[in-house]
Amino acid sequence: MDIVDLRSDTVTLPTPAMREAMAHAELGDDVYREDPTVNRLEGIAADLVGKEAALFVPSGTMGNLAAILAHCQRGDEVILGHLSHTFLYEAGGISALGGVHSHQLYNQPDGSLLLEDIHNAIRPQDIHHPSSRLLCLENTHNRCGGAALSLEYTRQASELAHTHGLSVHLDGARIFNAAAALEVEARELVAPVDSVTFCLSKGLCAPVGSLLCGTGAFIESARRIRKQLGGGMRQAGVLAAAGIIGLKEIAPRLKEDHQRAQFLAQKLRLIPQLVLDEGTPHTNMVYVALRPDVPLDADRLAQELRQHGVMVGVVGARRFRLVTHYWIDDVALERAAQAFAEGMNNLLE
Ligand code: TLP
Repeated sequence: MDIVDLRSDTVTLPTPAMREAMAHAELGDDVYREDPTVNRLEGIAADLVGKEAALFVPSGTMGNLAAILAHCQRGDEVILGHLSHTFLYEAGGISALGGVHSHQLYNQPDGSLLLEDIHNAIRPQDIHHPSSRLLCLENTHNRCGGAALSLEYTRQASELAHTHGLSVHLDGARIFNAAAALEVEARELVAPVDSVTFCLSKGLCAPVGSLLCGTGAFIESARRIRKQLGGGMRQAGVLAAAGIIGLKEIAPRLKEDHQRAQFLAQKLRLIPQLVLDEGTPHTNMVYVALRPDVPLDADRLAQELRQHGVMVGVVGARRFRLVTHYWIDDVALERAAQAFAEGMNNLLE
């Protein structure tokens, strides 16, 4: 049975064009900066987001970590959302490895942090306080329904941070989804921030890798940190070759995934035991929960869906995340919706 895997866009396999490009990539030692394919990818990436330079890193987690360690010294403080990926899902790396203190602000349902909260979180110079050094935003915001932060908001938050001497890092793991949803160029969307990480291995289908982008000096310092973290790769052009295809061929089609998420949401709305998050889907993620009176839990229903060949993300006792991507077509979505309806009936019989 073909599996319909909606757990994440990280499950995407490389396209045939990527496998072909990987097989024939021109290679060298990237620690010596001699891999022409990595150099090309870094050039394309920097250009796409309008920054001076880019660094190829093995993962989004390492991109965010290297960025935060490059912006902050030990004991400095980073302001971020309580639902941000860096706070929730990066194994506490910024404090474990960098001694960076986190100041979590309440994420609004649209993924933003209130400007007033940011303002109040910035600490005055005082020997008792850690130094407020960095603001981190996330776009699209994973745990906030995949919502895209607007350009206007990004500008306002960045201006506020800059006025008080803080830098701004954007976890733009899915920045091309945000750009597609808002119908702006990624480079416009990230123009207000000092650094940005984006991922090749999510909706862009590449097997591995993310890019950290910023000024030339910042990327030089992040390059050293990447080495310290063990992320200096050698013939990484085999991976970069797939990334280049992701940026050129897959990024321009992300809107299709968003349309498919709308289609899936419509289907799920017809199932009486389910309730969809307000406003979902914003991009390629559908967040849906079991209604309070349904005597089931998400794990049990997910197991049942698996019997129907459908895999979904369980993100709470009664809540699911379903992510559309390149390998999910309309037929797969029909199957997923049918599995929900039938699975529910089987369990409630
Ligand atoms: N997100 C994964 C899981 O870790 C939750 C997913 O399935 O969505 N920033 C954001 C906003 C992300 O969503 C992710 C991955 C990362 C960073 C980290 O990327 P990787 O997995 O490459 O380290």
